Amino acid sequence: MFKKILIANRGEIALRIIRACRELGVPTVAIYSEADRESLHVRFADEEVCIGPAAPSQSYLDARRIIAAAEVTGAEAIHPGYGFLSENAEFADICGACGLTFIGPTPDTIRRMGDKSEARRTMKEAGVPILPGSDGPLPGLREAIAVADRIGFPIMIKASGGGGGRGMRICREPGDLEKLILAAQGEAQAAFGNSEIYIEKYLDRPRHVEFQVLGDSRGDLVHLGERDCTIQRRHQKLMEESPSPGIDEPTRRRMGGAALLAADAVAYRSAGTVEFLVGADGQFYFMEMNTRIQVEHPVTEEQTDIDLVKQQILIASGEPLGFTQSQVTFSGHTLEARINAEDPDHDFRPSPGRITSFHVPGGHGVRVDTHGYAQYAIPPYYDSLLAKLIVHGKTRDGSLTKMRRALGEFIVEGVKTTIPFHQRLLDTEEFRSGRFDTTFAERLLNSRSEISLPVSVVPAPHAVAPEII
Ligand code: MV4
Repeated sequence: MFKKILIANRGEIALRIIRACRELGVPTVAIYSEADRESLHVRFADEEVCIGPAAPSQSYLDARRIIAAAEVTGAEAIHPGYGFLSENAEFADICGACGLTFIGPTPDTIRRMGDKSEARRTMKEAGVPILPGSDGPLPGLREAIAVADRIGFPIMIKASGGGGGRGMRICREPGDLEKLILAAQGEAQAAFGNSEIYIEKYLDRPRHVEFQVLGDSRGDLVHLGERDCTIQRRHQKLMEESPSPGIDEPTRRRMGGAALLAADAVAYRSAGTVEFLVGADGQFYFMEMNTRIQVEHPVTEEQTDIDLVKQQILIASGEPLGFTQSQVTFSGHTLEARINAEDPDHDFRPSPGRITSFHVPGGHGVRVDTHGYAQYAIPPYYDSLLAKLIVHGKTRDGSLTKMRRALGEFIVEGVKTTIPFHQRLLDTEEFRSGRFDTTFAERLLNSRSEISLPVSVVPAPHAVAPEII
């Protein structure tokens, strides 16, 4: 096992990684920016190194400063968390060149899955279902017209360097194709330094269902079931759950098999996620593969009782998976609500600042992953995720009840949060019945009436902070 691990991240995920290290008996090094001096990850790590100013480009994204911090502290491995450098193949390469273990997949896997057009081609060759579209990147307009003629409209134009919803265009008719391709290419060049684009048939109102996989350095692979992440706003996930209420058991089995095929095609090592689009007819298609630990990983941990971050560390240190696919079991139902420091009444605008009161819910089946505390000042420079409220029940109805109860206990004062959004979501018939698609959260936010609120549902009272004398 590693003698010391450096955590190249901040916020709740840095705390989550420190917890896994502590249980494994591995000492930790926190890195932090000048804006994060008062952060809990700095307090909870065994050692800490200030690596620069608040701007991510001069701290959490600066590979040279991070490698220097690892060298001066004698860390042997780096856990990148999510975001920042977690899917940066060059950073993974640099770690290797400096004799440090990057806790994640190989640089080659990161690179191959980071190129979304190559990922699509790789999955097609492996026999993973994909939507009709181009084979690899499109060299020019002529080829784009030929593909569009073959598959028919509407189509989606996507950037090879994009992902997560960035650099996409829907094209509904041939007359718009040229202008939309040029716009997509220009935007992709500016955003990713790569103008390459590809085309897929557009799937209207899909669900987003992703499978967690784990692979070790011997080449053994398991999947740990799915997470339904259909409740999103502008490509930001808000609520996740497992099992997905949108797929039946045969589909679940076929998707699990496809996820393993996808992971095997790139000899996947570490924790990864295979994302699928699911149509109203139950057909599913590969969308992207994420080569990092994800924000929503606790959903899978609650379902399977497997500690994903510990598994990442054990796998990176050369340990084989200690179990096979048939030993993976799933229990009950898990819901996760992302509590962001954002104002849902004002377009989810970030709401940084000092938290004046903070009380987290508890009780049976309730987990809160957060770096928040009373008097903590949320800096304005980073992601606004403040907490993840995860509830586990025997059934979906059981976790819906528990989630409503727990949200009612959550007190955050001094900043706005997404808690009211979640309370509203939980009161809709669409969410409660499990019949929703990727347009639902935005339609809910744009409507005051058209989406039904069941009269039978008694809203939970909202907790009020006690006066502190
Ligand atoms: C699509 C699609 C429909 N058809 N591709 C959005 C994120 C990125 N990973 C791919 N995305 C989509 N790709 C085809 N061919 C619809 C989306 C999409 C979406 C997907 C998952 C969850 C929410 C979404 C919201 C809008 C669009």
